[in-house]
Amino acid sequence: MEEKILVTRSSMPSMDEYIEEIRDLWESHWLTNMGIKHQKLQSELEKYCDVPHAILYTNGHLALENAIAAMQFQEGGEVITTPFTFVSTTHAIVRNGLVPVFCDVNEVDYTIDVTKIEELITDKTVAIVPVHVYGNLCDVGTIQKIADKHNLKVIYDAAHAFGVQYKGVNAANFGDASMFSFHATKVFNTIEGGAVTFADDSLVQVLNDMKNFGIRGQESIAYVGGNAKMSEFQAAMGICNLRHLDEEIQKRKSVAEHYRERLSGVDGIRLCKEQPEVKHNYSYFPVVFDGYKYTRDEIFEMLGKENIVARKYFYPLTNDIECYADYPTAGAQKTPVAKHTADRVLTLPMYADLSSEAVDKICDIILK
Ligand code: T4K
Repeated sequence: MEEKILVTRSSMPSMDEYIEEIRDLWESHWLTNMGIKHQKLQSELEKYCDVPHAILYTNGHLALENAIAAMQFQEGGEVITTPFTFVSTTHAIVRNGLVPVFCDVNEVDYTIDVTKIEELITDKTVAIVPVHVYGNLCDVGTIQKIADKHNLKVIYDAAHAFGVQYKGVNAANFGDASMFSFHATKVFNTIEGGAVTFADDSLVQVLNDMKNFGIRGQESIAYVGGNAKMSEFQAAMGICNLRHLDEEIQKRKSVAEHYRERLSGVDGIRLCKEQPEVKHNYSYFPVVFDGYKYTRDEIFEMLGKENIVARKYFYPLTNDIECYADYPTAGAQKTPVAKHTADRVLTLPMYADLSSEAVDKICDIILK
């Protein structure tokens, strides 16, 4: 049987390169708790993102949960966000005792519809948590203007946007903080991992406290923190992967261009347009089947029969999942563009080493 083509495949350095990077851990026996690999990756990421601070985490979800917690909002505060995302975004808000208020997305890049944010603001609103979904950048300028006008914090879920730039500025620099996921499925991975990036020096202590039990010294526990530290093995993977990141993004770009050549201009097939002045990372390749001769679910099945596993990211919407069913803000009908998109979108296989034959095979099945 032919090998399965999955929606993505983790980027990995050569085994030799990774072994070389972790060799000294066998000498030091220092495996976690902010050792030399952690320190090295942190400073390399700050440099790569050109951002004052990057705090590393063991995964993106806890990074986002802690980034929101670090803002010290009053319990019950309302947070404007979008439902067209991975459940983590909404969970991170709710697990902080805050109330998600779902704003619709726009039809062009599926990020938050900035024309609909202000009508959702009440005297309880404390923050906006927009999502750079698929690595598509939100309208960061308009969001910041709205936030400044209403005195709100902006915490970006930038899980998909590592390496993305807008007008030459790295995505890590927008809003009060941004969270990146370094999960195995991401453009840049540390196996599991994540980071919060920000400029405000006063957040450094609190984010470090939150991820390490609030320990400031052997006899000083100043804060009720948890444990969300990135290990040395994760950091070493990141150090290796960062060396190859630009090349990986370049390869993904070629895959995306090939898909575009084959699928652009077909009636009933909608692709994301390239965003102006954005250097993309090509993290996902979403296709919306809207009035096409086959439905999204039919295409999903047809690909599946040929051993190709595309994914319905992001269906169902997070305002339509069972754990939020009793929530006053639940209900996909309140976000019609997100609902329309979630019902029709399929993310096609996308990774640096996806062969051009595989892309042709996928497109042949879709277009046949
Ligand atoms: N915010 C947003 C917007 C997010 O998308 C995410 C995560 C987060 C926050 C939270 O960040 P993390 O805490 O995860 O750092 C995956 C990922 O687990 C998740 O990280 C990601 N978003 C989400 C969109 O997708 P699944 O359940 O779809 O993954 P899974 O196991 O089905 O894997 C998908 C494909 O990836 C596999 O078919 C093959 C490939 N793969 C997977 C793994 C685990 C590999 O090549 N290597 C691997 O090790 O959730």
